[in-house]
Amino acid sequence: MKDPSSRKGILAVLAMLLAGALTVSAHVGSPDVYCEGDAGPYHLFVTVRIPQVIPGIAEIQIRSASNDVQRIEIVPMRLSGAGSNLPPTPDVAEQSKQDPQFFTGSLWLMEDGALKVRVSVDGAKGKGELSVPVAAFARQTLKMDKPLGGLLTFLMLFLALGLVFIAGAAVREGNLRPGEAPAPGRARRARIAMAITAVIVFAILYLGGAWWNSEARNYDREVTFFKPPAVETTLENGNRLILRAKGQDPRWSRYMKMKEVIPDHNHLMHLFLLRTPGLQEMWHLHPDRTADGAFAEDLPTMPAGSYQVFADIVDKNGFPWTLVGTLELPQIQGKALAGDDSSWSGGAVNASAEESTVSQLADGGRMVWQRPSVPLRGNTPMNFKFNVEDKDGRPATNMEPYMGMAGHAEFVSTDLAVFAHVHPAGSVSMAALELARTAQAGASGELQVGAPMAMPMATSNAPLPAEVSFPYGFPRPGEYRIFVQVKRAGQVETGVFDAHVQ
Ligand SMILES: [Cu+2]
Repeated sequence: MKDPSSRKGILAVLAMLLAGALTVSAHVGSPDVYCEGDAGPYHLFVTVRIPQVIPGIAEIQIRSASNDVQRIEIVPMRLSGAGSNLPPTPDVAEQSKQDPQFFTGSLWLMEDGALKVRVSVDGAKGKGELSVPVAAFARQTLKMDKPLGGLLTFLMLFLALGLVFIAGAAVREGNLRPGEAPAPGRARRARIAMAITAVIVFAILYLGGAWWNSEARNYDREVTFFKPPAVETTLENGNRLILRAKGQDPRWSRYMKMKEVIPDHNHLMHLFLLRTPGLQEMWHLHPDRTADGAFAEDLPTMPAGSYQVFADIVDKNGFPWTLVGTLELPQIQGKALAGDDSSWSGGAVNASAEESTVSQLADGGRMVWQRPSVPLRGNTPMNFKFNVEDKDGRPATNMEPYMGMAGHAEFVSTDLAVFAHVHPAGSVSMAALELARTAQAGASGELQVGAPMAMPMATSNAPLPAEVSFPYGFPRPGEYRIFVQVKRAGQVETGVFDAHVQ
């Protein structure tokens, strides 16, 4: 995978080399992948930093919970379908000298779409494997530095003119003896040769430019294709909300068939309605698919106002999409919340809430964030740990799985440019994790295959621990609100925390 042999690859490498400072464009969701899970007997925390451009280099960081890991190999593959069982030669992740439980590596991601990074571990307890789903997509076209562009233009002209003069000199003086003067006829032939060479050089430059521009246009379309699709909403019969997805690129709607959307933790769509501004109310609903490729939800009772819409779906290849839109609602008289639907209402975001660590729960209990004592930083992998207490301050004893998991967390930046729906297994979609796991189980023969943490555990009757944790990292500095949802005694409880990230 280290050989960027495709033209696109070379272009991308050039674009990267030529780029100045990398800037992250505003983006809904956060592209980097945080995943916690078991590779056989080894518990790992894996971070995959997605490159700005595809093909591009993803940076992989792996922390092992135990100190018995000797070697880790990493390789990118397609998440499902052809290629998901035919890995290229893996790379060996480098073990840190100071911190032997920490491994790093770089991988070329050659294509966009639903990929996975297969992590193969070897150590004192034998072998193990973990597949981390990765949604790879290009986020921008990197611009060339002005001074560098000037230098390259100068060099190009120098080479082009040089070629013309070399052709002339070769015809005029190529087979003269030292000291001999060229005949007048030769000078004329030399000028003809220079004219022909100039035409050829110009044609090469022109065709090269056309090729470059067409590659750049295709690339721009890829960037647009992967931008968050818009959600168009209409309200029918007072409280029936119809949602339709519209891609930023016309090809998106041809690619994305709503009838092929796959369920992600029990639902085809997870719809979040956030009251704006202030994020002082939140609904987490699960619309049904309609026959004509839309989604519909009978809204519960909701106050009139402006809402931000984030709607998570997963396509047939395991690629997660977040539809984004805004919504103006009149006062809604609706049904009561039922099933997995939940809501929260409370205070507006308090940007100065540096110490937002305790959230009162609706049932009288509270949720406590084991917030690190150091300031929160963007782009830093963290484990967000929350304790659930009953109304007497003791650890909650009646925790249940909510949609198959110990908890669900939504990280939203107050400018609404970041939205991530995270689980105890990380920022990957559970549907993608399931696809990665089945492909892995089919491929790995006698290897010890570990199920990623927090796969559906609804079958177990034992109460869950009173602590939930989420591996994640804020993608950039800013103000964030974190919604943490757990289930106690049949009731969904939502803890809310504000975070200032530096
Ligand atoms: Cu969830």
